[in-house]
Amino acid sequence: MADHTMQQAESHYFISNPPPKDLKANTTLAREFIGRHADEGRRVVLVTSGGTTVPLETQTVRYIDNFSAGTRGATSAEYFLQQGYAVVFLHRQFSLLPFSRHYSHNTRSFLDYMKEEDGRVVVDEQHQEEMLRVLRQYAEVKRENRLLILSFVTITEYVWDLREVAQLMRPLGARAMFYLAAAVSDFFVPQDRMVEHKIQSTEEFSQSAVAGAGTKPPAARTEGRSLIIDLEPVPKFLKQLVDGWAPESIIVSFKLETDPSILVKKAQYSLNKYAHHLVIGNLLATRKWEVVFVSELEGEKWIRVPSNRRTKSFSGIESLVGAADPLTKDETSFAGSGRSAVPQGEPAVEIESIIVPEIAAMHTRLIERAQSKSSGA
Ligand code: 9Z3
Repeated sequence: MADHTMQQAESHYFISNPPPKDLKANTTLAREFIGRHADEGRRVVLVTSGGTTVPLETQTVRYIDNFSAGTRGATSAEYFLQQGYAVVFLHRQFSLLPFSRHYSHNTRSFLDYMKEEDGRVVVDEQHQEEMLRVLRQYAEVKRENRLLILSFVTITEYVWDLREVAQLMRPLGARAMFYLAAAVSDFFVPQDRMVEHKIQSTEEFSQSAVAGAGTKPPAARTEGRSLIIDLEPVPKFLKQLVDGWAPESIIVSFKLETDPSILVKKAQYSLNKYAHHLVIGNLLATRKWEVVFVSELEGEKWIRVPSNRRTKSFSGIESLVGAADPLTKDETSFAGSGRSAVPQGEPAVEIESIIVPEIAAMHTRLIERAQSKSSGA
């Protein structure tokens, strides 16, 4: 698509899909937060996290969702904070949050970490050390006011929030980074093709979806006894982000695939198409074990959780670890496990603890490059 067509698609999107109710409140908070950290000379990263929904009705009963729990985003946010960044954490409401993620969405209730002692609630002995570590980090971040938490639910809320925050981050220049880990819907129901009320499953009650001349039928409707959903593509906002909303900032996007044979190609395609800084490719099944960095600066580079620190329990995904990367197939096999075994559960090391410092170092190089450009060196 030519640039002007892309811009038209963008403005059409913002005209026909109105802003969320809390956009103003989010913007006010973000303006104050970003302004303060800009004044203090700090780097600011916008971390997006969790999945966007696609509502089928204006008064939404049904919607399309995706799998993302927000682990990548919430975990990465903690490591960015450790690196000294101020973090705007734009996440799907009720998905994982930095710090509290350690005690939520777990197989166990947070109450299992507690016990009663002399009529008071205390943390169980076996969790003291770990919880103290998390609590100290959390308290420090709060004291320094370095974490702003914003939320979205739908794809449209996400896109409005992203544009708004991006424009606020513009004055930061190369000190601003976008780390786009949210699982963003590619297809949606535009507002002007959305029905107001709950779609009826009983034929007698379903509204006739016959369109007038020249108008499209509702995107989601019943035809006979079937539900028909006819989605439209979401405009590629990454292009607008790179070229228009925050052109000097550093942009890291994620590419998710399930087929190992196309992962690297798709990541390279995305990098070429949008001409931003880094695409991190990951496969659904192995995303906690390995990712591939594709960048103009460094080409293709795999990052893996060190194999000697991988979990000891295996199930069925290991055959996929390394499957997208023919050059290093051998080094990826788990010692003694054979390639048919697969890592299961959680790796002993969070891969984000490797990903984020790498990106912070890359960010330093890009800031230096931007400075030497602007000083004419
Ligand atoms: C990712 O690829 C993330 O790493 C995951 C994280 C969503 C896989 P979890 O939340 O999962 O830890 O369970 N995010 C990007 C997905 C995406 O929608 N990318 C767009 C695309 O592929 C480009 S921005 O087109």
